[in-house]
Amino acid sequence: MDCLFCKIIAGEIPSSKVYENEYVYAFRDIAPQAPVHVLIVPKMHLSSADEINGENSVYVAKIFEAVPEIAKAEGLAEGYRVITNCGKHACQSVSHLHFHVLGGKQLEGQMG
Ligand code: DGP
Repeated sequence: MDCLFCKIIAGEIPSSKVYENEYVYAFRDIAPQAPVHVLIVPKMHLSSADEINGENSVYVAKIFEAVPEIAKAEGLAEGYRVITNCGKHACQSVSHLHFHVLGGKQLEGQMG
């Protein structure tokens, strides 16, 4: 499969790894939008959040278990944002499910 993030997980394309376990790989975004900008991806190829279901949601659970560990290691005690872009209207640019962890400064915008 010609998937950029599958190649990063496999080590075929270099990345700056920050975390890894059996289910999850996390690395620094190539175009950071904040002082800390980490991408967390499942090792199973899922194209987007739209493919999450009861058979594969353990990967999503493992990603969110990794979030506070990564946040702590990155010094994000003041807070951080976790987002995923799904599909064209959300401007998803890489078709492998990924969660952005952004922090290290006061982020703009209010949600809700
Ligand atoms: P999204 O727009 O939500 O699909 O986010 C994709 C992110 O992936 C974007 O912030 C830039 C990042 N990215 C794209 N190509 C590479 C790459 O080759 N290496 C790394 N580390 N990040 C990449």
